[in-house]
Formats: sequence, C-alpha cells, structure tokens
Amino acid sequence: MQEIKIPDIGDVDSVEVIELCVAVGDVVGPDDPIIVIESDKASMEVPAGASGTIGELVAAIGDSVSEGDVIARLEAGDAAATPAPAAETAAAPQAAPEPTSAPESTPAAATPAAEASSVTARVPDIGDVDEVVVIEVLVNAGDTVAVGDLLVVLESDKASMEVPAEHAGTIDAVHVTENDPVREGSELATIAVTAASATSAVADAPPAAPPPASEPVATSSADSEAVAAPTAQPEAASVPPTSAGATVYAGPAARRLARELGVDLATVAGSGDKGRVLKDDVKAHVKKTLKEGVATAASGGMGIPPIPPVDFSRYGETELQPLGRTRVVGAQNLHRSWLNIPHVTNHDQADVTELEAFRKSLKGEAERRGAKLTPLAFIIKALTHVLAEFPTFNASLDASGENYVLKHYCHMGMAVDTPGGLVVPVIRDADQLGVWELSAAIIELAEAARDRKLKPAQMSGGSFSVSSLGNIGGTGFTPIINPPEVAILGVGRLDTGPVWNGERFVPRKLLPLSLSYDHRAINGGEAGRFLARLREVLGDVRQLIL
Ligand code: CAO
Repeated sequence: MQEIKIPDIGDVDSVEVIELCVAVGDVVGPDDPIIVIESDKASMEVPAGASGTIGELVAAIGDSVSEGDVIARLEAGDAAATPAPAAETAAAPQAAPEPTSAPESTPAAATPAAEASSVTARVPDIGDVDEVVVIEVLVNAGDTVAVGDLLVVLESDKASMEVPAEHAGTIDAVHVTENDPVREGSELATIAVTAASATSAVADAPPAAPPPASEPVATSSADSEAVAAPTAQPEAASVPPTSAGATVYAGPAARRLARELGVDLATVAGSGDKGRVLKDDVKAHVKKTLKEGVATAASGGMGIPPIPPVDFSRYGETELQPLGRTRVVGAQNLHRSWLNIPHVTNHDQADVTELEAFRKSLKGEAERRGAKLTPLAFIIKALTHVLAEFPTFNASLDASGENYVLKHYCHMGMAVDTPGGLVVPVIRDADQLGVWELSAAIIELAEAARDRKLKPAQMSGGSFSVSSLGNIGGTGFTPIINPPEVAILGVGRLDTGPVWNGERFVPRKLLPLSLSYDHRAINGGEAGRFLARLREVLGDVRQLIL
C-alpha cells in the first residue's frame, strides 16, 4: 500500500488534524483531500496525490502531526493515473512564476499550457444595476488560488454575488477593499497564472499547490483571517452563522462543497473547533433547508436569515423541557404553513344578541338531551351555510397554483387545545348536521383529543377550520391556516358592547371573528364579503332555514 504523508508544512514543527475528508474504502483521485491540517496561522488540505482506495486511515481528528508523518495508506487504483508518491507530490512546492506582460483581458483558457501569464479578474456582468459594493475580499497578494476559489463577494441592494477565480495561480495584487463601489469590468485582482488548465471548470483545476516552505500554509486568506482571530468566536458549542459580509471560518473542503451545493457559508452554523464550518455542517445545513422547504441555497443569499443559537447559561440557570411529540409535529406544520402561505387576517364582530338568547332558551332542552350547547355549534352551522355560498373558501389550490380544487363536501376542522398540544380533529360532513348533532360531535372529538384517542382518519380531510378561543378570551387573533385549506376562522370571547342603533348606543352581545386566508386563493374583498355574510347569518340565524 502506498503511504500518504504530511507534506512540507513550512516553518512550524507540527500541525493539528482538524478534519477527515475520507473514510476507509473511499475511492479517491490524486487531488481529493484526505485530511485538513491547521497550524495557528492557517489551514491546508492534504491531497491523496494518487488514485486508489483508502486502505487505512492513520490520522485522527485532534492528532498533532509533522512533516513526513503517515496519515493514510492507499491501495493502488489506476496506476497510470498515479503521478507520484503522495509525499513527493505534496512536498514539491509549485513556485509562482513571474508575471508576464500578457494582456489583462487575455482569457486564461487561451494561455498555452505551463506558460506563465498575468490576468486580471474583473467584475462580471452584474445585470441591470450600475454599481455594486465589495462586501468581502477573500484573497491577499501572495495567496495561491485554484479555479473556482472565491476572490470577492459583491452586493447590490437586491442580492449578493460571489466572484470566483477563473484561473489558477498566485494573487499578484488585489485592487479592491471592502466597501469599494465597483462596476461591471472593474479590476478586482491580478493573478499570475501558473496552471496549465486555466478554465472556469472547477473539475479541471490542477491540484492545489502547497505553499512554499518559508510561507505560512494558507489555502485562502479567509482561513488565515479567521484563524488569526479565534478568540472572537462565541463560546457556544455550535457557533451561529456569521452575519453577511463577515469572514467565514471554514476549510477548503467545506468551502468547495458549499460552492458545489450553492450554499452561502455565512448562513451555516459551524460545529468545529472555534466555530469552524465543517463539511458535515454544510451537509446538515442543506438537509435542514430541504426539510423546511426553504430554498435558501437557491435564493442568492436572500433566504430566511436563521436565528442564531444562544448560550443561555451565560445569563443564568436554565433547564431543558421537551416539547413533546404533538407540539413538535404541530410546530412543524404551523411553520410550514406560515412560510408557504401569504396570510392575511380580516377582523370583524357579529352581533349575536338574538343568537345567545335563543341558545339560552334551549338550555332546558340541552339538559334533557344530556348535551351542552355552546356558541361554537351555531358558529359551525353558520359557517357551513356561508361556505356553500363562497365555494372558493371551501377549497384548496392545486399543485400548479393555477386551479382551485373545489370541495363538494364540507369537513370542518376544529382546533382543540390539549395538554399535549394543539390538535385539529375534523367533523365530517358538517354541512349535513344540525346544531344538536354538531354539538355532540364537538364534545366527542374534543374529549377524544384530550384523551389522546383520536385516530389519524379523524384528523384528516378537513376543508375549512375553525379555532375558537372564546372560552379562554381575547378580542381577536391571527389564526394560522391549516394547509391545504385556504382559510380559517378564529373566534374570540363574546362580550357585551355598545352598538349605535341610529339614535343611541345599546348594549349588544358581540362576537369577535378573525378570518385568516391564503391571499393567493382569496382576495381581500372576497374575505370582507365572506365575513360580512357570516356576521349577517350569526346576527339572524333564521337565515339558516332560507
Ligand atoms: N364567548 C364566550 N363564551 C364562550 C365562547 C365564546 N366565543 N365559546 C364558548 N364559550 C363558553 C361556553 O359556552 C362554555 O360556557 P359554559 O360552561 O358556561 O357553558 C365555556 O365557554 C367552555 O366552552 P368549551 O370550551 O367547553 O366548548 P366550546 O364548544 O366553546 O369549544 C373546543 C370546544 C374544543 C373548541 C375548545 O374547548 C377548545 O379547545 N378551544 C381552544 C382552541 C384553540 O386552542 N385554538 C387556538 C389555536 S391557535 O393556537
């Protein structure tokens, strides 16, 4: 087996292994990084140097290693593709040749193989804006860059944009500093091109040249800067993502992966030493983002900014209390709804003085039936009536978002507050039920919910939902839509209030109503008319028999 060794690491005696990029059994090419090492100045990837399969991984995270130490053993792969033993490959510094007088605009791809030249990296097409600002400079003069390595990050008032190197080589000069305004074509940096394959394809980039022995082992200035100020990192175990424009503390492997996946490293929480962003952090970030359905990666840096985790122990004593499964699942559903649906809530109040009088008049009958008649049964009855008149409220949007799916049934979801969390059982065919039947269904489903006896079928298929906080209190709230429904009615606590009857204020029983709706499916006028009609029906329930 061929040994992969630590190359020349400059003027330091030993460095720390901070990242393993492979596992035993992995097939690698000569340029694939095996480990990342770090001195107190910078970090560096150690490439395999040859093709093959990792037979043994000698190095472990946290190991202190010196030049010549064996870090892994390689079972030979494609012998023809093996250029040289790893140690030799890694130890042979590629000195940056002197810049030549090649024209600045000479495309690197046109540069003959192995012929040194100087190219100027410029601001690319920035669309319809005249000027953008340099918010991050990621290279310094003397840095070695590979094709695809980031040079600067630019930002307009709409989005941010990374500018990668299109040529491998050594940075001769950096022409911008942070906060500089630049335009399309402005000079960013001059690169002394050393590589044979100066193309824009990352895959074609030559192996990263190890730095000369006399220089610190830095793969990018971003690493150097970050390493230079490790004490500035927060104490929390997982370091929150940095704010836009701040230097990200990450190794080349993580940077490359982030670039490949289109992830903005500044939004990734680092779990490595001193908050370093590892490859696993990038992967975990992508998984989380996909799970949440938030296309942060594709949003050009305009995704939802994450809330940084806080180490509360810095402020006082705390304890962890699990939310419980119902709350966790509920939280995910609410979050999904809130992020996906443009919610608008209209508020109104219904004069239910006559309805309350009628309900109270049925008290004896209710006792005889062993039932309990709350305002909610009447509200649901009135709702089903109004939904029949406004079918787009008893609907969903189809996957294209271009069609309503109108429901020829009315299954009413009802939010129930239980000690374990919020659940929404469904009253099937609520429009077919009378007030007594609705009352019985409300009691039965609420009990089943609180006893945790609801079956999945009893919690699915709703076409509209109601959330009544009337027994608890409140004059209005913004209920969150229960997808794929397009609207939900929130009910507050009814109270006696003054109503102007044309001559004087009279005391009336007023019921607060809050209608949240999906603004993609329903517009404000429709919502206003829906609520006005509901108020009308609740104000005079004789309308239900018409
Ligand atoms: N105004 C004033 N009083 C009201 C009222 C209202 N809008 N609605 C109900 N009440 C009264 C009832 O009449 C009853 O009074 P009595 O005991 O004197 O008869 C009392 O409040 C308790 O009612 P209830 O809660 O037992 O029954 P309900 O039919 O009104 O509601 C249910 C059933 C399951 C919807 C309710 O118990 C519940 O869980 N509500 C919470 C829903 C929730 O959490 N929504 C928030 C979701 S968003 O986080």
